[in-house]
Amino acid sequence: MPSSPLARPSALLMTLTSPYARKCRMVALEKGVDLPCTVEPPHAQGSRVGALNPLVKVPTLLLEDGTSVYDSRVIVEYLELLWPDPPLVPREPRDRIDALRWQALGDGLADAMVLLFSEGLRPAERRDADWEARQRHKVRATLALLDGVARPDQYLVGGRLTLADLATAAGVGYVGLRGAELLAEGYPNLHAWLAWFHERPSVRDTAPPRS
Ligand SMILES: N[C@@H](CCC(=O)N[C@@H](CS)C(=O)NCC(=O)O)C(=O)O
Repeated sequence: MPSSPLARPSALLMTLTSPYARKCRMVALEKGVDLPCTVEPPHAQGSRVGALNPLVKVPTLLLEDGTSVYDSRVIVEYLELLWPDPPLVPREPRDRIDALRWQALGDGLADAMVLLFSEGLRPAERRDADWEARQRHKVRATLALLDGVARPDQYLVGGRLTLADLATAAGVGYVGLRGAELLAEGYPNLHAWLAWFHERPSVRDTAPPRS
């Protein structure tokens, strides 16, 4: 049975600080797609996110047929299928796995930072110092790994822009937003790579506001 065509996106529900949403926005911008984006914090009064995504998370992509797509990794895949050029998820198997692994690392870095930030919002007596230390370790280990490979003027996979670079910029950018003191501990190569990569309009124009 032939598969039906994919519905067009109607809105990317997101927040300006979400690293996962930023990754999707960068992908759309790199593809030259004018993806309508709506700031819709998932727990805000009247937010549609919970009705569209039982995980109540952004980004959630609302489609013109009323259905939705999540999470950010699936949204990236969706955008890639709708607008294959330029390809950001390599098709060559080795590069593809590399790029997807970098995405997992960028997202995982953001996950650890989100958890650390949320824990920091709790009253001091309800915070778990060991658990915070574990999240901090994940952040530091990932930044150290990136510092070992990232070089200015160099893309992470296959000598050209891929999802790997965008996911990395999103994850590290979120550490810069919520855990600037961690990013300031060192990582000179990573800082140089970021400075170079931030020259791209898709990266610069999606930088999270300092709120
Ligand atoms: N794995 C998800 C993570 C999404 C996520 O955690 N989003 C955060 C914002 S940065 C959120 O919506 N949090 C609200 C909640 O967890 O209730 C993705 O890649 O899209």
